[in-house]
Amino acid sequence: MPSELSDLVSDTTPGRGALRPARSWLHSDAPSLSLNGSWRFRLSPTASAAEDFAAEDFDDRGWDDMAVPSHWVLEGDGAYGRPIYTNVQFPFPIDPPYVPGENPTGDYRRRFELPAGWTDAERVVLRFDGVESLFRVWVNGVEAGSASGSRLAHEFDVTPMVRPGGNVVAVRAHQWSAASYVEDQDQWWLPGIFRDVTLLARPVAGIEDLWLRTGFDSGRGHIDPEVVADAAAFPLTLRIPELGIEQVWATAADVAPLDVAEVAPWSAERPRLYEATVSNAAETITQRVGFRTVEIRGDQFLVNGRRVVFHGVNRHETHPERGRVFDEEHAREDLALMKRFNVNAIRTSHYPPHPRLLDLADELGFWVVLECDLETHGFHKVDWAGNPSDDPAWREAYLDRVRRTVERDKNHPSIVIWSLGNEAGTGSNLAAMSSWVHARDAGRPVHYEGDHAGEYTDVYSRMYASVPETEAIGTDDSRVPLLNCTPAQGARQRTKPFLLCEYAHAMGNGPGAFDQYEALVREHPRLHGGFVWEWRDHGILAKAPDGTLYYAYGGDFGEVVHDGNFVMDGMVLSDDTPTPSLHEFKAVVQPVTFSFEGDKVAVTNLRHSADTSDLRFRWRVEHDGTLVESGELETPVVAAGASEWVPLPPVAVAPDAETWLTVEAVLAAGTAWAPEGHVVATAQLDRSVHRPVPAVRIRPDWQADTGRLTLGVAEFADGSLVRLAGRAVSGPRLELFRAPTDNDEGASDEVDDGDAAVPGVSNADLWRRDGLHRLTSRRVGVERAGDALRTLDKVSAADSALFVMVESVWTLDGGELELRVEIEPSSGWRTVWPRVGIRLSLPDGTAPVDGAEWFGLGPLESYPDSLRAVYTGRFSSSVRDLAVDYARPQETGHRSELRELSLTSGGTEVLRVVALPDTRGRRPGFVLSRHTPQEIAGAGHPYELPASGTTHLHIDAAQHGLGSRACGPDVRPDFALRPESRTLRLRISAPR
Ligand code: IPT
Repeated sequence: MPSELSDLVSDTTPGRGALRPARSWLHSDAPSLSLNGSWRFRLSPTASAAEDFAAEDFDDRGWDDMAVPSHWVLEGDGAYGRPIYTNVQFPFPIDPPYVPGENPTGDYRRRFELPAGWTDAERVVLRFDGVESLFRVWVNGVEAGSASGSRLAHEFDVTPMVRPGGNVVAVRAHQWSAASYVEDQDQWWLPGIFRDVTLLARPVAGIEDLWLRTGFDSGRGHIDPEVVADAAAFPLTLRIPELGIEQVWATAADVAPLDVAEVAPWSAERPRLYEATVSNAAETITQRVGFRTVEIRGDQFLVNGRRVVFHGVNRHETHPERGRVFDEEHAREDLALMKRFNVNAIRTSHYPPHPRLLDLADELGFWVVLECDLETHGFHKVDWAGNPSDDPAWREAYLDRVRRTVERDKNHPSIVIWSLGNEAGTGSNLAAMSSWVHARDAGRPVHYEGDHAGEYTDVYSRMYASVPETEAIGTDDSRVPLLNCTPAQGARQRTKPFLLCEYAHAMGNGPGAFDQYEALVREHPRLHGGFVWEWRDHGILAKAPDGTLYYAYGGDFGEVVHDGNFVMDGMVLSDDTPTPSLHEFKAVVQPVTFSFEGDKVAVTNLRHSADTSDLRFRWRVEHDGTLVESGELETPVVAAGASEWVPLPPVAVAPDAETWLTVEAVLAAGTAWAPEGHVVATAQLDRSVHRPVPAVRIRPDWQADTGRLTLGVAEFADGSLVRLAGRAVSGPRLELFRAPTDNDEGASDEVDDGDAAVPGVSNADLWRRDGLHRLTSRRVGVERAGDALRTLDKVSAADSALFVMVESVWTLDGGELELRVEIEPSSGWRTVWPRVGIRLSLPDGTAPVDGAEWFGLGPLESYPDSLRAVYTGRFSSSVRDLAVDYARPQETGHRSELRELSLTSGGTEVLRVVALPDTRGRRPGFVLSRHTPQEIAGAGHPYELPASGTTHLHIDAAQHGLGSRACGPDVRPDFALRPESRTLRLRISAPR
């Protein structure tokens, strides 16, 4: 016989006793008491520990202290269990609605004093803003109820249970419950009371709920209010002092829409808010209203009549020490960082964030897709058999979740779309959620990606569609079928606005191709942009055995099933550092673009509605990266959607150096998220005079030779380089391997059309199969001709007949040493190559190479399909800072289009390399690193990298692109490195 307990943890309904309907999270002046702080805590291994702890007089002196809000697995250094990371997999048997007997259960207790005067309250309400996953609550030993819906607010009426003076509140939270089946988001499983607990004194004649719906049309605002209050609460007054509004509602029947003349609209770009109050003698609710109208017209998604393009990110709540516990200062800084990087939209993947986040979004300006707390992805494993989304037993739970979602946050102007959840298959319960939202809020469309055929949602949404597929969606070519759609369903989807709710999987080094998606969005108005997966890494700060701090991912806590570092897929590292991908994103989506023509530049404003009056424009000219002139570019104010031609300043062109003109749009004044002068958009124009590349001198007089030889700064023994500029060196050797990126390791089946990648097999596996990481070489010949040396090597791997011939020619010409390397692959190579180039290793000796100065693309790393954030200039960096600390070590640090490189030691130049372009004008890149690709590939975390006594210089004739195949399409064929012959030409000299 099932006991009452197993009934509760396997209950598919949302719990008993919480107040319904849910209501807005309001800013009220009614008294409240935070119950955050230290609670008494006990962890039990099963759900069945005695319930006597709820009694008022229970002796909890033997218990521990636990912070509220927190997750118990992140407290006490492992004393209360460890976090678990899974993406799709359930970390428990698929046996819905049951969960294992091993069900960590946290019992919490605390005392509180009911403030004097609260006995006058009409109701005392206990609010939980987030408890994972199922919890029960008692006050003074009397059960108030139970609830699930971890990232949703639940309120309990505790009036009959509280009394003046001391009171005891007790909470029991189970890590696993039936609700866990519908909370299978790709993130850490983190149980506990992780958001605020608040006691609210609801006044007699108070305002229970308030919704100030707003609209905006042709310069005029509109307010459509809804008030939930007893008759005794009236009269109520709505005041918006800035708009001169003071509207008295004598009775509930008077609460009616009103028009507002002359109001500024709210947009993500100009988030204009007006402070409103609704009050009576008992209570004042304060709310900031923003005027905007959301609408779908045909296949266009419009706010205030204008098309919106989402340059968005998926945002999880995650922090390396606090987990999903909200920290307002950190969140504000995070959102400010988004603004500085031209992010204009947030999808709250995959649950409502802390309610304050939406206040910040209103204030700083973001288009928000607010998502319900729902995901049942683990049922994918069983072909969605038993998926709650189509099972009537779960209907009430689904509806409860979406009601709590919409009701809590309905007042926020930033929210422009409601999303039902993520990866929950499809079914009638989702359709029911959608119907409920449509009935409740006619002012915002409904999104759910899993509704592939478009049966119950208003926008067409996909994740990780490739570039060609996205293009097919943007056009009316119904010959191209859409995913899981009949032609007729596809035609229906093409009548709707399209967005990519996830794209460009930003795991590790990558993604590539931001710019290709953006180009499509500019071309096809149906495409409304999308949301990068994802904003930040979810690393958890942990200590390695040797005491080194690091960011842990799946498997680092000994989980039985886990998904490794798939949780480290953000554009921001766990320690808040923006990765190069975020810079790339910023550059690609910049809201102002420049196109040069002759002596003028067209400045185009791609914003939704804001003009450019907040921007200043400036220019600078550099000769070989050295600043020669700069100034302001007098630019008229450009309206949204418009372009203006602006004359360029006369540019002094250098005869014997490259001349580059850079223009920038910068903030004319500081904002809440960036200082004055912050760069919003950039472009460069090459004004260099063409200079021919010195021809290769072909020598006819080669003769076999060995022995010692010195050519300029290079010393050879038996044809092998041994010293350069007086330093011991080894190499150069051919390098075809890079430490696989997460995208290289990805085997996503969504391989782009025309790409020869093998479905289901990662490129990294193919490279390892071919032995690219363990190449060996055989010297075929050494020859001399005057001041020149030539070697020929055959490079190949064990158990492989594939090979590459490498001819290296060292010549001293007019005192200048040149190395020319001809790289010639055998027939039969089938895969892409990660890189093709040479490696020169420089042991530390007495002056370790620890820095670089270069003229080329920088300052950040770049790869063929991620080249938009970098520009031509002169840069310097320590070797350390050339690398990005990806959570799992992998290829990093490649600087493209190198012209000139100085290696430095303690700030002093020790070696100089000038790179000549090949006959097609292609320039090599470089990587300077303390580790070889082979060493990097062997480390799972940065602390596992071996100690190094050598700096390695890679000169890459080419690198393979990055792509997005960790979850999505591979490198587009145009950026893939197919085996091919390549030439490197380097002029090497000692410091001048
Ligand atoms: C997609 C999920 O929606 C998201 O939560 C995350 O897991 C992402 O993948 C990968 O990091 S679902 C995937 C099957 C496309």
